Amino acid sequence: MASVTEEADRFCDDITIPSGVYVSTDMSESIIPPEVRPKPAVPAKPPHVVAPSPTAPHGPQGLGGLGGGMGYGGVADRAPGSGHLGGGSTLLGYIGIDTIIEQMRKKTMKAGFDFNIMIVGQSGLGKSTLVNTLFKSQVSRWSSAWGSEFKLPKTVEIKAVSHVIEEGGVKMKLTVIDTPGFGDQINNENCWEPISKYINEQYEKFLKEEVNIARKKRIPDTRVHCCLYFISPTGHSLRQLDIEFMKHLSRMVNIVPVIAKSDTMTPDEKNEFKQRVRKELEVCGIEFYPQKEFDDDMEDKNENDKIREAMPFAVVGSDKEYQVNGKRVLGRKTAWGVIEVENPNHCEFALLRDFLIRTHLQDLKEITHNIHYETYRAKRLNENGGLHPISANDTQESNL
Ligand SMILES: Nc1nc2c(ncn2[C@@H]2O[C@H](COP(=O)(O)OP(=O)(O)OP(=O)(O)O)[C@@H](O)[C@H]2O)c(=O)[nH]1
Ligand SMILES: [Mg+2]
Repeated sequence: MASVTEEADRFCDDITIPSGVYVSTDMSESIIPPEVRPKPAVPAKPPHVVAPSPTAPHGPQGLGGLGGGMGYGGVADRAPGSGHLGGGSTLLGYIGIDTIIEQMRKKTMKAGFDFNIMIVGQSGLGKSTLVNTLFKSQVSRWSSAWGSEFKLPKTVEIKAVSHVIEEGGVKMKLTVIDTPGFGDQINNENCWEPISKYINEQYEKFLKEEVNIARKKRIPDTRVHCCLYFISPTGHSLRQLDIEFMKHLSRMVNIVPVIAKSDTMTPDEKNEFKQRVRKELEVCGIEFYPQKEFDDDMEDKNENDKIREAMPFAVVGSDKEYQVNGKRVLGRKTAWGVIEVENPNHCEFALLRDFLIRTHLQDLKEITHNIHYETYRAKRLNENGGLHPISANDTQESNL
């Protein structure tokens, strides 16, 4: 079970995640003084690398140099250029490439992870309830701090709630950004603007840190990695407002559409509605996450195709706990029983949570950084002549 520390002030933010590993292939470096081989964190490869035949075309200046520095009976202790591979020596000794993953894991574990989810949609669709559901579900069951009688007020401003969750020695600062519902005005034109402004402000903050001459070793990441868009469970079709909103936002953030309050639909209605929504999104050219164009390879594509076919996830939210078969579960109590939020037979909340946290968290962050932020950055630097650092007055603060 994950343990949780509220408000992540103590979250380590001064450790850099290595961005890459450089491996030299320069054969002139073949003679390196022998060094103590670090103990591999993963089991060492058995040294049964094929020994070269004495007639092998390459001499010790070739591949043999790779084994030389690693003290595996290699060529380092022989005179350079002798052209002789002594009995029992292996051309390719253990290098230790397989420890890179372990080295990266250690560094990343120390640095911890940030993950920021934003929740948007029309008023009253259960957005704030889902924020609580996420924190109270197995993501971070952080005790029932709120009494079961607590009534969620209408959200009136954009509000970020963070918790540091620690599990198996890995820390994650999960931030959920709750937003006020929209669409209940007479004129809903451009009602996505406060949301897009907030998203851009986070990109701007990151950019400012990046272009600073003395920049931080690890830039705090408040960028929105994923935007859950709540669709009303009408059973009919998307509203014009949903389409407009997603069209605008999908160019700047990873949109994951979800069907809200899915307990109001029968399984057949739910499946039909999901199909219709997918069709409409396709017809309108709205690319939701995981975007087809960013599938890395066939394996990725096959996996993501299955997810795209299951989307939008039909969720139910609740922060109230009930006793079901001797177990405490999060659910909604109805006259005919309890709808269990985390039971995959009742709704797709658990599917959504696993998709966000267990399978696609890193990818969501990478797409945010490499695609959405990059687009913003390029545009911003172009506007700025590409050279001048951005002044502190360039960003207007959100008026929300
Ligand atoms: N049937 C059902 N009701 C829900 C669900 N989730 C939330 N509700 C109820 O819907 C009402 C509104 O929930 P909120 O979470 O405040 O909705 P919101 O989207 O945050 O609303 P705004 O802050 O006004 O935008 C509350 O009475 C919730 O108990 C759900 O999955 N199913
Ligand atoms: Mg709310």
